[in-house]
Amino acid sequence: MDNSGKFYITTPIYYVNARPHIGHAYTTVVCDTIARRQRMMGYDTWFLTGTDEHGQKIERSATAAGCTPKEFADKVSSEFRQLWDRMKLSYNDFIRTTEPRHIKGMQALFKRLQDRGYIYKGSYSGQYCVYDELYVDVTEPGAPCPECGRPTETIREENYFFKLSAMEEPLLRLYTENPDFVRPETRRNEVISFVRGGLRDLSVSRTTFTWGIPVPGDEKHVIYVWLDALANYITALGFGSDDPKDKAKLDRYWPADVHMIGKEIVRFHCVYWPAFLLAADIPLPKSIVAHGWLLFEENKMSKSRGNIVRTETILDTLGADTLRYFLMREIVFGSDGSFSFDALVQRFNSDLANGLGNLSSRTLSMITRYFDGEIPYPSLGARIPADHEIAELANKTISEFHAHFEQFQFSRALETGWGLVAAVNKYIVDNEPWAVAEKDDQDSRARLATILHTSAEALRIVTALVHPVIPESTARIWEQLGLGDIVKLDLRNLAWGQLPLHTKLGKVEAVFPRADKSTVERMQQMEQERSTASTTAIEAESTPPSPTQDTAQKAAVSAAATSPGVGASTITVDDFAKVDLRVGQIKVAEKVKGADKLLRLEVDLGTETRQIVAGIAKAYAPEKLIGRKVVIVANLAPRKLRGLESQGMIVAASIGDDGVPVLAGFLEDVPLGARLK
Ligand code: ME8
Repeated sequence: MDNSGKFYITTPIYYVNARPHIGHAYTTVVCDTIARRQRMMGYDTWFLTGTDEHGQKIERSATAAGCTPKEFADKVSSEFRQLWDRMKLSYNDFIRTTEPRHIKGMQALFKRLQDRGYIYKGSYSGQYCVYDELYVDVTEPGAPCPECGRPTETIREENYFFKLSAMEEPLLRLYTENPDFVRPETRRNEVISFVRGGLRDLSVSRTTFTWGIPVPGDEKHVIYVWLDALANYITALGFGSDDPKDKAKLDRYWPADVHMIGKEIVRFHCVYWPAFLLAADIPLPKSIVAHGWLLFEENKMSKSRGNIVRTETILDTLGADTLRYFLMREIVFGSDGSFSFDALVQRFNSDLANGLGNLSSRTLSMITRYFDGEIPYPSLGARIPADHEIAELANKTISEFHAHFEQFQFSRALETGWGLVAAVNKYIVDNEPWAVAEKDDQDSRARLATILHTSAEALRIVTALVHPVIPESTARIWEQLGLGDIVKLDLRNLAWGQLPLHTKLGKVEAVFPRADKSTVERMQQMEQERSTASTTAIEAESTPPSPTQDTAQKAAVSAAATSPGVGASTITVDDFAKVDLRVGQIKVAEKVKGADKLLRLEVDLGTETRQIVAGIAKAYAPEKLIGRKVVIVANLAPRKLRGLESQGMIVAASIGDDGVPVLAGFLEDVPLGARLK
């Protein structure tokens, strides 16, 4: 950490072509937790997040949705922001790359790189992956992207180039001299071997589309979206601004202490970003920390795979703290981790409701009942070794919790904290304060005071430590302890024995909602309803993936359009030809268990049978569909719905406000597998 007492942390800025899901929430929650703790440790903390709004991928998604890229970006960016606000994430600034402050700063950075001789004009001919917004080293037109496997597109254009090749040596020196620059070690090794493999100059402008920041002085070029995006970390602080207040902010917080990212964008952050900064003679961030992926049904959760879990479902049922606790406790930071509703509810019940919740409610309600709601005096004479053991364990927990947290070992830190919770819950059971309270003598009264004081003091310590992780519930426990506003607490001084005697407790009430088996079902049902909505064309607007899939969805959008206005923008014949629309016959149709809108279909295409999961159960009884000929999008990338792989999409009109689906069909007889053109 910085000895100037400041701390600057950033999340990636998220693409607006996909709506927020718990993968995005994961990174943002990790950063929020770190930022909250840093503030409590006395750091002047700046926490930045935002949205990445330019580039071909967004332009295409907007076209598919029948709106302008800016309208599209406004809508999705505000969804991110609303969600972060609903989760009460404590970001200090939210940057959008379409904001004037960013555009101005980005152009200033481009100019600076040009002036310093690191940008030159040349021409590029090769393959580009629109999904990753990445120039790739494959040669065949349409060859799959080495990163994501989607087909690449051929680009031939005059471009500005950045002299990345000149940065090979300085970058290798940087990684060697600053072992913490890329964390964890596995990522660092990956980066070093990538750079050792040789760096070629990087194309940093495009001319074949317009949705981007113009190159200053040569407006038919727009700046490469990754250069544009990475610059947010400095433009948000005021880079390129003439306002003295912005300059002061940049001086104060830059360089960043932590750029937190997912492991798939390590190359952009650990190779390109420091290369741009070195070339521009701007100080480098102190560390780039890459975490693993949140998996659902063993795949990376992502919109294009159709296996995302929406944050809202969890907020609506168990609340933000439960999600935060689960993400920080269950996922070993740095590794991939799985999400499941069962695991979420299990964690909630064992650790929050029965663990911390139980400790808090029984300690505080006994103090209310036996001591009129005032923290009692722990009589020295009434102490036994078990009381000292709790005090010692609490002090040890404080130092271990801090040590793990500083090393980004959040899960271990929480495990340590909950070791104390379990020990105190056991201490209460072993010492039976309710039985001691039955006796009227003075010694028993003193013993009761000591047991409850010890429990309350341990509760105070664990509450303070985990506040950055579960801010809402700990703030409530803190108030119930009669300690006021937890945000004002200085964590550096936390130690056993600081609970003020005779403090009057606040109103004691349960902090965690109840959860049982029906909670899992309720969450699955909510996800189902949300994901059914996305199996219709409505969400095609925000689906990123490959050009092929993107185009297929455009077609699906037009097919499902309820008004001529939707999808009114045009595509070329070549675009349309990429969509493989085929005639198939439904052989099997059945309801998907637990999903009242979904049907599982087996569709015969003449040469093969496909499984398709379609959101048409409300409009069609399964038995009526058997034998019916339908039109399917045959080259749509497979995705999972309710654990079932859907290998294509059925084409339907969407009628009325409720979007009732009506299947496309033919009056004449058509052979199976016939292509629609
Ligand atoms: O890459 N598990 O944006 P993006 C864990 N705009 N983290 C996940 C995740 C998952 N399943 N899915 C997403 C971009 N994330 C660029 C970044 S920064 C200058 C530009 C998180 O919308 C994780 O932090 O694809 C990942 O790196 C990021 O979202 C990718 O977000």
